[in-house]
Amino acid sequence: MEKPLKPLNLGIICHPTYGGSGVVASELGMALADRGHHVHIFSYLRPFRIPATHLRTQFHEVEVTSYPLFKYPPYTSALATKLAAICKEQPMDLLHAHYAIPHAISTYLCKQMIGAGAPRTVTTLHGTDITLVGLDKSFFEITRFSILESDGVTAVSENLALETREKFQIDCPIQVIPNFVDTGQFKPSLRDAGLRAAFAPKEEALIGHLSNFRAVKRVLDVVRIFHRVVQKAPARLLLIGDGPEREPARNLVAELGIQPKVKFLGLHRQIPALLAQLDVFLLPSEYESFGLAALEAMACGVPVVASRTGGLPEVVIDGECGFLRPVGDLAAMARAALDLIARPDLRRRLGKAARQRAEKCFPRDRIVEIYESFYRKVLEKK
Ligand code: GMT
Repeated sequence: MEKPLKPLNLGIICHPTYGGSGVVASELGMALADRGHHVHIFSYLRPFRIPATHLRTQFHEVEVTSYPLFKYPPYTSALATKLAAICKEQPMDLLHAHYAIPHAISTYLCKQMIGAGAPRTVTTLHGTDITLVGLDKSFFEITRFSILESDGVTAVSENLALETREKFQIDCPIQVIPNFVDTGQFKPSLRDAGLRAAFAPKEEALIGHLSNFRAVKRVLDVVRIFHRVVQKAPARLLLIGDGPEREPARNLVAELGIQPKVKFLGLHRQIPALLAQLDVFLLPSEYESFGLAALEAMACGVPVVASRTGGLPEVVIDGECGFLRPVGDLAAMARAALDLIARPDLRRRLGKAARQRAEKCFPRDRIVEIYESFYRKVLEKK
């Protein structure tokens, strides 16, 4: 009989605020803890996706002492110090950094501080840590170094793995482990006529977008696409999330005179229930390494209209679960959305296929198992 595998002592390090990498790290941490592993979460704030009621995960707040000398409080050092302190108290098998900057260098420093018996380190690349922030000359060399020094590296899509190899001239193995969705939580059955009526009358289509409103998301394109749509068909737009582009988006909505048709919901906890009310999900980003929000909409049975960029074609199959159009092609994206609005049969068919794809290719439990075997492989490495 095979011996049961020993539960692992794991440290997960992530950004706690709204953004895909924090969501993936949090959901992964909770799922691993529910599978019996001892999971420690490290961040400067409790990640919003991990409720305090989730007792199986242990949260360690990283505090950075402020001092007048520090214009920029040294979070990277504070994180490394916290990691080493906890590892000394409760030896850890592995530290998993989500989003390379600055987490991967802190796990490296922790390993150096502990020396013999130090935990192994895994870095998961999420997107802008490679395609945007990591390329900045103030971060490039240290990002490359911290990736090369990780005991294991994963990327959330084939596209991101390729971008990493090309942009950082790295030839270490990068295992692609796609993001996942909890299809028991994000599901079409959350569609509810009463809730939907709060956002749009029955005869009007409900279009939605969810992001952290960074420039890379092209939220202004969302507004412009909707403006084209609403000239041809009755519709409403729900904008979920918050970030630097919120005010410019508000101004554009006012300039185009479509305020009565657009609702800014801001940061929200009930994401599955909101997504399930939509008829079309818009994600016209400049780049997405994966597009977790699109996957969450798909799991709710909502077809996606998105840019053909980065890892999005690995998630949304064009013509099967939605439509992919060139970045910035507002006319084509508006046409695709209008097509879905005008043809309920097409919308239903693509929505159903989207749900099936989320269940078949990105189910939480299977992807979490892939992470588990990856950890064991890294731990076995000499
Ligand atoms: O979109 C962002 O800038 C946030 C970023 C994050 O790390 O929070 O999102 C990235 O990671 C997500 C989870 O892996 C991916 O689904 C997003 O596509 C990716 N964003 C970009 O590549 C722009």
